[in-house]
Amino acid sequence: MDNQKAMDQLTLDEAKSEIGPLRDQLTKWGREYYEQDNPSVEDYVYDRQYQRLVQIERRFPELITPGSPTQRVGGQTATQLQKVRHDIPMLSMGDVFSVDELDDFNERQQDLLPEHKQLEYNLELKIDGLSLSLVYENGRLVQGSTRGNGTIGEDVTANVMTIKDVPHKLKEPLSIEFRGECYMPKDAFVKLNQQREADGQPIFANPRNAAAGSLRQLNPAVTKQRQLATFMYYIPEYQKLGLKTQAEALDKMRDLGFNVNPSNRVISNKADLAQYIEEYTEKRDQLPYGIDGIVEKVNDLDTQIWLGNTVKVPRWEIAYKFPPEEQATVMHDIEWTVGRTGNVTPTAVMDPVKLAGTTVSRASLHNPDYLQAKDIRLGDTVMLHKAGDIIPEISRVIIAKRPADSEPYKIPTHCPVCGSELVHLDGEVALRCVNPMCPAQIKEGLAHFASRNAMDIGGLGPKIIQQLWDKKLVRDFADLYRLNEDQLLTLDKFGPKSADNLLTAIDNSRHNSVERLLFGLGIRHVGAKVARLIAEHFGSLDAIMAANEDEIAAVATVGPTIGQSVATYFDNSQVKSLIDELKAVGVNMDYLGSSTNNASENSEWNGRRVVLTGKLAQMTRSKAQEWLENHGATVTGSVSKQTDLLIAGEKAGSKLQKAQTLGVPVWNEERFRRAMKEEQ
Ligand code: 1X8
Repeated sequence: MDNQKAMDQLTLDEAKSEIGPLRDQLTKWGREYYEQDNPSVEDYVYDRQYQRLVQIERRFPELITPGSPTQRVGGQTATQLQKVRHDIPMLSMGDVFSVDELDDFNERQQDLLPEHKQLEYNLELKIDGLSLSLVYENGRLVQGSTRGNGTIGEDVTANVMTIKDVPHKLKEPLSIEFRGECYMPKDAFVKLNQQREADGQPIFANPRNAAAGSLRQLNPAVTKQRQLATFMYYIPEYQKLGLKTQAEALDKMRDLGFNVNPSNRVISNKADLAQYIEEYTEKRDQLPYGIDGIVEKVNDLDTQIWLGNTVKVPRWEIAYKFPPEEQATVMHDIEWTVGRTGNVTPTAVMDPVKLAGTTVSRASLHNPDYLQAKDIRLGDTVMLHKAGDIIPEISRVIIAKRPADSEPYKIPTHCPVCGSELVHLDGEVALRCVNPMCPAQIKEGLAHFASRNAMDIGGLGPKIIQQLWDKKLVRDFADLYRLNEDQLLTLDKFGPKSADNLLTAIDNSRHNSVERLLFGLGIRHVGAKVARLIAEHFGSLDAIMAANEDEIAAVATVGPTIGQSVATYFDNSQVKSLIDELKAVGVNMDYLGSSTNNASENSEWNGRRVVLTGKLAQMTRSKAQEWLENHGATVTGSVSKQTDLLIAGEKAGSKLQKAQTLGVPVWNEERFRRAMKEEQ
């Protein structure tokens, strides 16, 4: 498909042999997209091939079949969610892939109007999410639904109720429908996938799939955890509110309490259109949410009605899709890394290429299934893109460039670190090393034990752990508490001062409240919050160890998976003797309550390392810093691997670049203000 013949040279016979596989491929991709929320290719790959099919069918209409993907209006719905009828259909949009095509579209649009006056357009960002309809009665939210096939959607009311920025009650008692986009912010997407990878679950390919999978859920509690957000952009029955333009409609929605994207701009000439496109092509990497293009809408609402719709799409709006940011490179190695939970993950190592502002040479291949599904082989030329604009990912292999002698990649059967046999646990795609004595796991486990939300032993990072391991000074958590100054002085670049600092940090951690220990042990499914709930409920590690899985599961929001995981973990003689040793070296085993329970201790921000850069529009940097510090965050001046978050205002420069290179999450001011509100 990468060497398609120019359309004007295509013969009927060639078209016939090309069109069958093309239809099949698009049908398969369509099913993955619409029914499984799990597309295997990027949108632009789909779009490009879809356009090819459209062109072939246009040139040879005799080849059109009723089953062709071009003959259907949208995806079929395939979930157990209740169905909802959209009285006013939720149409998708046409799209163009260049400014020239956009100019052509606008000229054709002009020609449909009675008088040839320059149209005014409202330009908006095209959010990488899924369409959402919200119905209000007397100002109260009564129904949320997805688009489905445009006429029949899915009822996701209970799920929508859990989205923080969706108002349950409007500022006016209106009975009317609103439409917009539901999306997952980039940072939430990255965290979700990290968690899923650690838990051995399949990851989401991009924020849009993650949003769809999170919204089209039978369990609202899952949706609630997923940090979805919305941008509302359309009022189908605008007449009811006496609105005249799209820009007014957006303002009205803002006033009513909706989240509305702040980037819309009204323009009335080509130069301003080109300028907006250029501006956001550049800014897109810095936005805290994914966008895949620009939506151009005729601003005057009555003119929109006048223009109406074709069978499938409106004539008054069009999407300009950004050109794909992809690069070809050669993958010459696959590295396998063992994580704390024994999860063994492959990483592609490639010749370095520049991609969306950074140099990329590595990309996660997630798990063996992923690797095999894509059939990526050593020596393959691959196309790289950034999922959700952030994470380097291999989109596909250029088969035409595959070396003649290449062979399917052989998945390792043994742990690259300890050599023990790898296994697939029940229902997991992940490959695991289940040897509890595997050095890689133990070292990762030590790093987790020492981490900030666990025992908080400052200065005990991976490099020092590696040395302590190599010198056989530490083999388990308890060994940390037996270290002395003489031993530490044998480490690289360690003087009396650094040795003393580390010993003090270790000593201080003896007095932590027990939830830190419970989290630090690295029990599957036990995050910092769950550890706190369990510790608070039982009061001591002895009581937790004495509890059975049902008793643990009964703690608020904990549930059976965690209950079983905790009970199984402690029902192990090695674990029991580890706990005895920790007791012997003086580690506290009791819940010490909330002695430090001030605003910051409970805050999401507590302990986060934040950097501020660029100009903030609605507050000064020092105000922002004061707020962050009051909520327990540490504000530092430069971006490093330790930075948890960069808040970037206008004209952010090198710090933003660095954050992107290091994979540090980046928020804009708006996202930060939203988080400030959520804290209240
Ligand atoms: C889809 C989207 C629209 C807008 C933003 N993001 C989208 N994904 C917008 O209008 N600002 S409109 C739309 C559609 O399918 N009609």
